[in-house]
Amino acid sequence: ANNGSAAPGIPAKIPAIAHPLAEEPAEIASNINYHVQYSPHFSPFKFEPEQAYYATAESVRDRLIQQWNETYAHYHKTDPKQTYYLSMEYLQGRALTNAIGNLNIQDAYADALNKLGHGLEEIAEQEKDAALGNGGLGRLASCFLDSMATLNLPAWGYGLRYRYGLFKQRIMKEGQEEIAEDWLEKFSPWEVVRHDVVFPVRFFGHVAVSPSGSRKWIGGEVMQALAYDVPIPGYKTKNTISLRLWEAKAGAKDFNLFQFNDGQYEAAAQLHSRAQQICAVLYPGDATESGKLLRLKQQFFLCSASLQDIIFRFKERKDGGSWQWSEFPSKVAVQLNDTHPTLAIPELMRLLIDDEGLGWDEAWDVTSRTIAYTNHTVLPEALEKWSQVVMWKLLPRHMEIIEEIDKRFITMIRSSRTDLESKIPNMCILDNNPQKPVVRMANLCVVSAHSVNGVAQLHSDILKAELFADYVSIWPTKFQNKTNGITPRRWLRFCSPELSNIISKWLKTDEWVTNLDKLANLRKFSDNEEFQAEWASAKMANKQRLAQYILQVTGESIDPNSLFDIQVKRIHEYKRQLLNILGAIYRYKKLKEMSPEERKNTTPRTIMIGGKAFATYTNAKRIVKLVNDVGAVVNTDPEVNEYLKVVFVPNYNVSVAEVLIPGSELSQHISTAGMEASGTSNMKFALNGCLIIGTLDGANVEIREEIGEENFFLFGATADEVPKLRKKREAGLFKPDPRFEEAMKFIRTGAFGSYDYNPLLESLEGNSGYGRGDYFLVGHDFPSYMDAQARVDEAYKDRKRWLKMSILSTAGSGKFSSDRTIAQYAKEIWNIEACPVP
Ligand code: T68
Repeated sequence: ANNGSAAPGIPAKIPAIAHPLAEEPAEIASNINYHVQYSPHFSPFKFEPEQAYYATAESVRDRLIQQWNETYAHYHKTDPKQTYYLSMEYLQGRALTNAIGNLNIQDAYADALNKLGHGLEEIAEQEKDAALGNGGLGRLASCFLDSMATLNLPAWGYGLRYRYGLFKQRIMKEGQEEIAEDWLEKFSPWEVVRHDVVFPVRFFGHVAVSPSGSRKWIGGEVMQALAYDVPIPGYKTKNTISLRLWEAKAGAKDFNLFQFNDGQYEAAAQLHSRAQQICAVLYPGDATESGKLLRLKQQFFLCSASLQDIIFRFKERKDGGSWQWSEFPSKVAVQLNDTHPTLAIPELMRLLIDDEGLGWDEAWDVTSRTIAYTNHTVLPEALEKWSQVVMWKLLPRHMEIIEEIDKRFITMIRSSRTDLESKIPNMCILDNNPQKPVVRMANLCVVSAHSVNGVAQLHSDILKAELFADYVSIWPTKFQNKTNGITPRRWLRFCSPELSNIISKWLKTDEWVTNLDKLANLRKFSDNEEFQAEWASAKMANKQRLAQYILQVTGESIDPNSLFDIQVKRIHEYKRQLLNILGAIYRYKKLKEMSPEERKNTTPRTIMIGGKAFATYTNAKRIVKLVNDVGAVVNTDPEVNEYLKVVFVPNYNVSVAEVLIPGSELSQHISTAGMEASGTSNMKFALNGCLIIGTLDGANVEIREEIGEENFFLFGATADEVPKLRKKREAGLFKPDPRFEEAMKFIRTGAFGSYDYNPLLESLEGNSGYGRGDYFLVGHDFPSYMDAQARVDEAYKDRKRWLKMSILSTAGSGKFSSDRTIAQYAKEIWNIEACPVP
């Protein structure tokens, strides 16, 4: 047998292949070796970390496939109601550590790799992040999949297999540069192509009417949707579910051999290249006009392929016998992750009416009982509206259906809710403004779905009181809250083994990993000196690892004894990274003015800011540039260096977060109140014993309730004050704080270089106007932000107090497990139950 004598570089010969579910490290090593030799992607004589990663991943995949087959065989046999999560985005990050951890085989794999001359951690770092999403919305979808699998829920995720996911960010002299990231460049060991799962998806064409009056969508171009399945293992359970990603393809019959032979190579393969475009790139969140048609095609492609698959499975489970369509909603729940997959509504109607022969009322009943919608934003510019002209061209039959839905909705109001007549122009689906007629996707969702939910209590309250207020009296029970959550596996158990082990040791159980409320039992140790000391040493180890990482990616050395203060998220004016950096600038200026003696009394800080700016969002890019410029000056100023560093962390993504969050002590969640629907990194930081400085926005409100207001550094206007403050400012009644003016002036002196920051600074000045008037209230909140920062500095000086607050942050984070969120969706929206594989 393989005796483990393989040196890195040359794998041992393997006379016998161990069973793929081997437990012993020697047998696992044999399986890894098997893949080196018999699943060749590289020369079998190479066994460097990269080859070791792929072979290890394939050996883990064997186990996942085994569990996965058992899971779906079990679901097929028991035929439970299933949930289908439709999302244009998933931010899966790396899979290896997560899979090995969920399968609970980390020790055996670490041993096996040691025998082969490699370390598990070093191997895991070879993996590229699967970054098929922009930010919070995509990461939420991935956390949900982990929880659905862990809770043994019969569920599927559906998405698109983008070739280029989120861009890679490089920081150059001029600021951010975007680079295409090809995560499939070599191949992904975590996907299985399903050549047996293919569905046609049509675009364009026209509606044909038969003599009997039935309608059918024909013509146009038809592409094939091909399934790639990614196995999603639950934590310490057999249940392994599927993330099904669609890829667009054209067939051999679409290849014009005649044209090709005639030398017209491009024309010959026109549909092939059009198909390739569909899944070529992930769309950035705040997209511009250009390429809107392609985005719409992507959305429809996801919806159509997924629904055909869902219907196929529904029929298949009836053994080809007879099914009642009225039973469909008791077998199928479809959750729309924002409005991006809204076309599932008219597409399901079309499939039921045109293909299955149902009448309108029956199809409508089935559709609305099946579909539920989650809203993730109240920002008007982020509410999707599609041009009616474009929609008629691309999806003519769907537009007929949407018109009919709208017509019936308006008729209902006119006949039974005359009190709402005047609201019809706001509530209806089609906005027929002759300048630019559009379809309002959120309205289509609210009218059609049986459930509409927000993602934190405050956000859901705002939906009911403002955005969707007019609908509430028609359907008082339709609107719900489902406060977001995060998976405690990736975001504590695996990213911080040090802290996890201490928690399990003191709780005398690791039950908290699947029952996060158990963390509350840490409260009783929050004053215990021995516990505090262990806690501090785990945090210190994580800070050192983070410092190592920062050194490696930026060349900047940071002091692990300083307060690690982090803000990482997409760069957006409403998230107010500008407030953070203005605060840092003010701090720098004050430090410069102090005597060396005075400086010694301050709390040393390392401020880290990271995040990507959408490529054409100019102000966001200016913010990235400013942070980098401030860092360049502050970090090379020997006078203040011991007391302040400002570091921009490049290319923030899921695996960078896994290093930053465990090493954080203070994190900033400082959006203008009412604008951040929930936020989810706030939950990850708190879970890792990091204190929060924040506004009363999104899930901050609930986090503060759970961990105690004395453990939260609160500042800023509240959501209900914001509109009044904007009005006041418009009336010229705002007087900026001198500290704010000082910071602004300091930038204007050219202290941070010659780049033109005026457009950015002007956005914070004046009383109104586009790009002026400080819409996000940075100036208003600045003084209370600085006061809160002063409280942070004081608190940090008292080690015992800080440690206690840190412990209480973790102890109070139980509510924010995505297991809790998903259990609530399952019970209160989907009506599905656990179906554990025996
Ligand atoms: C985020 N939304 C919310 N959108 O901003 C955040 N948008 O408060 C919340 O915690 C999170 O969703 C989860 O609920 C997004 O991330 C997008 O990324 C996006 C993408 C495409 C189009 C519009």
